Amino acid sequence: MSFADRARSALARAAVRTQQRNEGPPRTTRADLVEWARAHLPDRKLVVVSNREPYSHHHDGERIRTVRNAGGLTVALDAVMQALGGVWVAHGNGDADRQVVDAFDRVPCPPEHPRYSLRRIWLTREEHAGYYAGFANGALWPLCHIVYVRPRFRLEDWKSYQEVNRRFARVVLEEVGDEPALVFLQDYHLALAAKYIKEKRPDLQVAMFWHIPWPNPEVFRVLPWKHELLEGMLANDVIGFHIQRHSTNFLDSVAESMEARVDFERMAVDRDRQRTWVHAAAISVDADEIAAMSEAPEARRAEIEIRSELQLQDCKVGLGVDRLDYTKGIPERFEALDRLFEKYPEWQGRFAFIQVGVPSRIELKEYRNVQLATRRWAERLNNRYPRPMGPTVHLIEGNLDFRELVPYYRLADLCAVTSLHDGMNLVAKEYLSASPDREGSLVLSPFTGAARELERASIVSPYDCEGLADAFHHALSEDPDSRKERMGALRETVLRRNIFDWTIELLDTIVRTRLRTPGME
Ligand code: GDG
Repeated sequence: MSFADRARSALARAAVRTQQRNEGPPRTTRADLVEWARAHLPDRKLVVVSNREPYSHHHDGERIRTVRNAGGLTVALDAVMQALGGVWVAHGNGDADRQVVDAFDRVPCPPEHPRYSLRRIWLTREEHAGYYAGFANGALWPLCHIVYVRPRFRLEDWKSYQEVNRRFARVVLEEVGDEPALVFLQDYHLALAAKYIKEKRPDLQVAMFWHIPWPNPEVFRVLPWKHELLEGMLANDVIGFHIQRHSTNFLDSVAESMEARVDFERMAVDRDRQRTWVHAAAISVDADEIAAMSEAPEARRAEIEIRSELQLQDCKVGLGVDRLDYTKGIPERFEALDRLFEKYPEWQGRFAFIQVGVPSRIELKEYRNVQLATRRWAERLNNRYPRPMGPTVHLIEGNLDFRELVPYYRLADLCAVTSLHDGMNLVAKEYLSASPDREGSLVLSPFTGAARELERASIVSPYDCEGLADAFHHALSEDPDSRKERMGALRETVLRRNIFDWTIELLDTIVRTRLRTPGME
């Protein structure tokens, strides 16, 4: 893109942002988050810890290319880190990551104007296989998602998970030194880290956010190391979940498995002179930014190009965007599309479906199976319902740049989120943010956290093939005025509670709970 193009597009985006803020009540911005963080977190070193790093480095011919992880959570925490400084501890997995770190495995971030430090942790192939693929994704992921995939509990994976969590904790302690700090751990890869940190520094404030569901105690109790896992988690001062149900499931699991006082009124656990607060806060996306990206001239141009390349003129378009994961209900979605074409043949040749499928965790056989099933379904639907102009199902396997993804959101008349179980699901929120013309329809599984907020979507169980096919048909045939009204309301819901609200809410809860917690004498 030329300089002039870039300047035009930046101006267009700024204008859209201003217009959006002028519509409806003022919304929380990145600047509000930064201001809040400067006012309320200045006296403590901030340490964010996640498996995935905010920036990774990759060989690109002779050069080393920096890739920014564009997920909403990373963007928001990166903004706080840029405002306050501090350290982000993460597993270094870019193929050029080692080349750019200093003697302490640190690299300044963001690379163009450094404000904080990224401290990389290196894992051997065996550690990655045990801690990440084995325990986090082979045991905890299926345990926490109710999708009838049996978790695999292997002692060597558990040992590796403990060891790698210890390593993360050691590195956090090194980075903190003797200073006061607030440590914010992300997700199910790091359930034990708080315990190892607090063993050495009980005075540190440590919190974690669990991004996936927490199952009910009947399910959770099959984990052979359930006490150890809960003990690890209860070393946190605050544990966040997306929705109330996951929070109460967690408290129920503690009540059933541990000697602890569980207070369902306050949403807190007291144990060994330590209190853990449990708090539900639904994560969201940078909705204004996504809306602006979607309105930018290059996204409009890309939409037209995609339509013409895939021969989608005079054709309604459905969209699915997922990691190729068995929790996302992709085969169930395709089965319902099959039923749609069978039951409502008027859509044959007049409706096409684009599936963006990001290969994920392919070291596990369940993931390779989803990938194969997705390919087979696409082929079957294309053979069964040929469209003279182009394929009926267009499968894009690969990780697109987020900017390349936005035009797909823009052009879709329907977005299908059919997860069998999902902590939140950000795709639903991104689709709504990227549909400024309010043309479109969201078909959403009730088993996503997002369905709690987006009740006006077309909510249908992915286990109900007939119901899902009917929902697709109704979404495609809905009267344009009522569709616009519904999309407008859904979109407003996402715009009003964005990723910056979520970040302030969580960090503020962490700060406030310390003020509220009595001494545990
Ligand atoms: C976990 C929880 C929870 C997808 N394809 C591409 C691409 N994506 C991005 C989407 C979206 C993200 O991946 C998927 O987010 P989800 O929320 O749908 O799902 P998980 O990955 O399972 O995330 C989930 C989330 O954590 C946050 O707490 O909502 O429930 O399972 O942002 O845009 N991004 C790019 N190219 C692609 O091809 N750049």
